[in-house]
Amino acid sequence: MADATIKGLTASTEQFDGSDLRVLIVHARWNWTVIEPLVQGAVKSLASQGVKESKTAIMSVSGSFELPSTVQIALSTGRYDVAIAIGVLIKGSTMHFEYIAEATTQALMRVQLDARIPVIFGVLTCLTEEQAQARAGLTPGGHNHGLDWGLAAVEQAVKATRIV
Ligand code: DLZ
Repeated sequence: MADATIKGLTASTEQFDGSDLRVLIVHARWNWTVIEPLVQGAVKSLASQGVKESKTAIMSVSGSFELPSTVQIALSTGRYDVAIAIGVLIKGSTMHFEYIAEATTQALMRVQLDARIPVIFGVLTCLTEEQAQARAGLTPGGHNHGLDWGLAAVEQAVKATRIV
């Protein structure tokens, strides 16, 4: 069934300057046709806020379950101000979806709290392939959530530098 509306992030009234930020994107390769536009959306959004291509690192992992450990190891190097973890989980006929979604979500939260570095949650947990496509902006009336994740990344990283 088609979604009535796909929500997106309401823009902040404040502009955030990403030109000094070092950004890490870690993405899964499962459901690649949806992952690819989401990563492109995040990169476009970062660039529109001044994040330099030379300061944007992109790493891939096999599936969403691998996102937390890779983000954790990468953040431990001290080379990044913020990370975006991108994955697409689509419900199948077994309990796999529930276990991976729960474990990945909890672990990404723990990684950002332990690292004290923002980790943007770019994991779609969809019941159907069509839901995922709409959230990657691939179908009419859809919206690419990668754009929102790029906005959230710059906002969180800039705010974190103000706090410390
Ligand atoms: C095994 C699996 C399944 C069934 N579905 C997905 C999915 O929809 N999206 C995703 O990102 N990864 C999936 N995986 C792979 C797991 O995330 C993980 O890569 C493997 O279980 C190996 O640890």
